[in-house]
Amino acid sequence: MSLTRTTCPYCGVGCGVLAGADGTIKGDPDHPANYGRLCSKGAALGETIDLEGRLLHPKVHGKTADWDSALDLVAQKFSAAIAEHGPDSVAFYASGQLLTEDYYVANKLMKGFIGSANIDTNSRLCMASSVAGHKRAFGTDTVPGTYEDLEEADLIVLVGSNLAWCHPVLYQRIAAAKDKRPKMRIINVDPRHTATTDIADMHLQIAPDGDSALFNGLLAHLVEAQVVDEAFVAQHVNGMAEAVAAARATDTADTGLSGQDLAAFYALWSSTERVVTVYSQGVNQSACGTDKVNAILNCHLATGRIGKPGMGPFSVTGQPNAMGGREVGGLANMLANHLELGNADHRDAVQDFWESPTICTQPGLKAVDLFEACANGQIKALWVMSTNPAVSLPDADGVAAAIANVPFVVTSDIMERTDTNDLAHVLLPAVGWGEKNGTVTNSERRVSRQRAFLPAPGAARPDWRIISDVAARMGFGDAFAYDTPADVFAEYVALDAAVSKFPRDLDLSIFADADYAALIPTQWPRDGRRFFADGAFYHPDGKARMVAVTPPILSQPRFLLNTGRNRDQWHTMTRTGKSPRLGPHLAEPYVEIHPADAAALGAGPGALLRVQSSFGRAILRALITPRVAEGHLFAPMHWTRQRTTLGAVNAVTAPVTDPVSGQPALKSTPAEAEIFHAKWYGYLASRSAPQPQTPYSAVSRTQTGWQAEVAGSRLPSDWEAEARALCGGVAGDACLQTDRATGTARVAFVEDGVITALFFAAHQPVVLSRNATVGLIGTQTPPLAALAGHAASDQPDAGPIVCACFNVGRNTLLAAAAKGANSVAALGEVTCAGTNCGSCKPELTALLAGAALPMAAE
Ligand SMILES: Nc1nc2c(c(=O)[nH]1)N[C@H]1C(S)=C(S)[C@@H](COP(=O)(O)OP(=O)(O)OC[C@H]3O[C@@H](n4cnc5c(=O)[nH]c(N)nc54)[C@H](O)[C@@H]3O)O[C@H]1N2
Ligand SMILES: Nc1nc2c(c(=O)[nH]1)N[C@H]1C(S)=C(S)[C@@H](COP(=O)(O)OP(=O)(O)OC[C@H]3O[C@@H](n4cnc5c(=O)[nH]c(N)nc54)[C@H](O)[C@@H]3O)O[C@H]1N2
Ligand code: SF4
Ligand SMILES: [Mo]
Repeated sequence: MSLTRTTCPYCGVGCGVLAGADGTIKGDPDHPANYGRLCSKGAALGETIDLEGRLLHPKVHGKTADWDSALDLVAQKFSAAIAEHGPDSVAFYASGQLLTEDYYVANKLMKGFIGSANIDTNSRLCMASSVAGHKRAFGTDTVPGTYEDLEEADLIVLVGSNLAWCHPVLYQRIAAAKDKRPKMRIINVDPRHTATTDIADMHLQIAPDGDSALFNGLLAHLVEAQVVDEAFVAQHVNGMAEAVAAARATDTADTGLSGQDLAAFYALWSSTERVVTVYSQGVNQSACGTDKVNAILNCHLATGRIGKPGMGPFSVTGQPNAMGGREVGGLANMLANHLELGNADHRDAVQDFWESPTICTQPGLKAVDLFEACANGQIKALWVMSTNPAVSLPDADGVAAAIANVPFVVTSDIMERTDTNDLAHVLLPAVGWGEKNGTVTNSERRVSRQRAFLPAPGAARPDWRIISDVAARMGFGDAFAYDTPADVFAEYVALDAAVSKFPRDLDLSIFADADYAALIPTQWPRDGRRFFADGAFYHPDGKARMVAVTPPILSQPRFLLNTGRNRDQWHTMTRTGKSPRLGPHLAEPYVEIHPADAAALGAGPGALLRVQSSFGRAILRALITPRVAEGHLFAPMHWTRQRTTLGAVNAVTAPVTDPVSGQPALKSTPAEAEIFHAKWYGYLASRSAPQPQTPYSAVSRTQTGWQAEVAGSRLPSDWEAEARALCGGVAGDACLQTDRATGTARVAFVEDGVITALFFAAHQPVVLSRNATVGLIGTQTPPLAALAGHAASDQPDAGPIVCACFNVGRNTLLAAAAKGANSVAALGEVTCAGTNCGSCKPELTALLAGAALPMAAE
């Protein structure tokens, strides 16, 4: 089987993958991001490339249509809206998961041909505060770090980053470097204890949004301790005095940390020259995210610890092409190629190069405002590409209503059913990962190729082509006459050359003569060239700026809802949700709550909580754990209305944004929580897809089909009928056991002697081994034995899955540990756990330490 060299479509680490049409997936040993490693999501890519659920043909008003009529309609509706209401009456909402070529074409159409800057992207929810902070400090949106810096650092400070789960291969590289060089120190700044905390020498369990106070405190200390690089600052940095004055005025009690912890942090940071500060959504997704970014950058600028090996600030990007999107200028307040929308010379140069009839002069609507404009009727035609805003934006129910209010909505997606697609008038089928060609840029500015190794399914087309086809139908055919993504890339590189007279960091000259087909992963401006090592920044005077940061005044609501990610799922699960091996690790929407808070609410293990704000509500399984502080809740963002009844947490989050970047504060919504008293709780495993309508439900894939957690407010009169309906109308004979005294009901469905579905219900959350139950589907186990709810005697119950690659459960691991496998390596030898992608190693460590594993109800 010949393998194609391509790049993982998930996180911003940008790992090289060798992939085959038969589903073979291997880490690319030659890719400088991963040198052969992959995490659990990358390793399971082969399970996500089937065509189940794919959108294979255009759809217009719910009916299959041919491309010509769909594209004609899109072009006509956009043109009509522009003619009647002006260019700002239309909008694109794009994504850091588009390839650079797709993104470039979308941006060109909106800004140069439609003449509006109403193109914003999900990067507004992700990287906008970093972009704004970089521009304030450096004059450009430059990420100066490289992955090697992480290995060469003596101190790594991870601020608001769950690297172990969200950038697993970078985490593994750091873990390996620390193994080799045990004197390397790691500090984790996060209001909760995460899988990442387990590798840290110091966990600063900071008050939410206490980061500005922390780094202001550090800056004041650096001055006090005379660690400031006076010469560097004098020559290359402005704004030091104001920044230090603001830092000195800061009350570090707002960090929520003890004086001892603060002193230890300051001492380590100031005494370690080689320090990298990695930051992610705990910094960006905040009402003061841009200030947090600058508070961090201030400390690196004051000490000159930037742009040199093993040191510097490092904002790690989330999506595979978050960085590429920034490069092509795909945000509403950017132009193209790191040029400024507000600069008339820049605009003229781009318009000349594009030979375009117009160019936008004003910034467009930022994501949250864009959907507000949908709600209030300003937007008449909206095109959503490669993102699922009805789930991923704050106030998601409000956003869904806003989308429903737009007279004409188009989506381009690879899947047919998503919460956003369900609101669209036209669905355009895009080719997905494995079928498409183009480039992505990772967190360290390395451009890699995605290459197709599968044919385009059905009528699906590449995004750049879909956009170009609509552009042509709007009358702009000449400017969008691309035949291949290589044509688009060549134009993008040529634009860069055409505007090279403007001082910018972006420099794509290394790609000028590149052989697109054979392009190897390449960093811009040139491999090995470091930004800022020479003290040259991009403000007009060539200097950097320190920004005076005043930390916010923090309030203490009853609960503060924090949100984020799980190890084995990607965003709204349209792809990872297909993988049986990724399903079982944290299989339902949950909310972490401190034991004291759970006790105060009267919530025991497996209880359901209704979490609500003034925007909306969610019903989530309580995961009672001291990993979150008292008064805090944490819920993952992954569950949608497709897979749950009320598991989408963004129904609760507030559309509050950072005033500089427009990025929503997705990490801290004041919320209420109370027990959701269900009349009954159920669990089912089934061959066919479950279709629960109950107030609580969560559906996921398993090795043998599907499973669902359910809970109802009314006791059904006919358990067999209820179970049959919940199990997706499963056929076959039913074997029913009920017990009125305990309120339990158990149903097994059997066809031709084979178990097709099992259903268990009780007055209390159902206690039984999910993994063992799933294993009974498709077997000839006698129904009564299956209903006993225990693992078959020849198959010991593995317990909840910890290692997704080898399907190793907690019970298996505990048994191995009891027999003497008392290190992660030994567990690996005995059970194989952790020996493939290694993503579960932090959990293996926690398990050996006897700590509670972060598992939902079992
Ligand atoms: N498995 C997986 N990996 C992913 C993704 C995925 O969906 N699944 N998505 C990718 C994308 S697009 C992104 S953007 C990245 C995100 O990667 P991360 O930013 O690492 O992930 P999150 O879980 O969103 O948030 C990180 C942490 O911020 C903490 N936090 C909350 N509030 C604060 C605060 O005020 N201060 C500090 N210091 N910390 C705080 C949270 O408790 C959380 O642990 O992950 C990427 N990688
Ligand atoms: N509460 C809360 N909310 C959050 C966050 C958080 O931490 N907390 N994080 C935010 C962040 S950082 C991000 S990045 C967003 C992510 O949120 P989204 O971007 O909304 O989530 P995805 O599920 O990645 O959506 C991608 C969509 O594109 C489709 N798709 C996949 N490949 C292709 C392709 O090649 N072409 C096309 N046209 N479509 C494709 C997928 O099927 C899917 O529907 O969520 C944000 N929302
Ligand atoms: S760390 Fe995992 S998700 Fe991220 S690029 Fe690498 S394999 Fe893909
Ligand atoms: Mo993101």
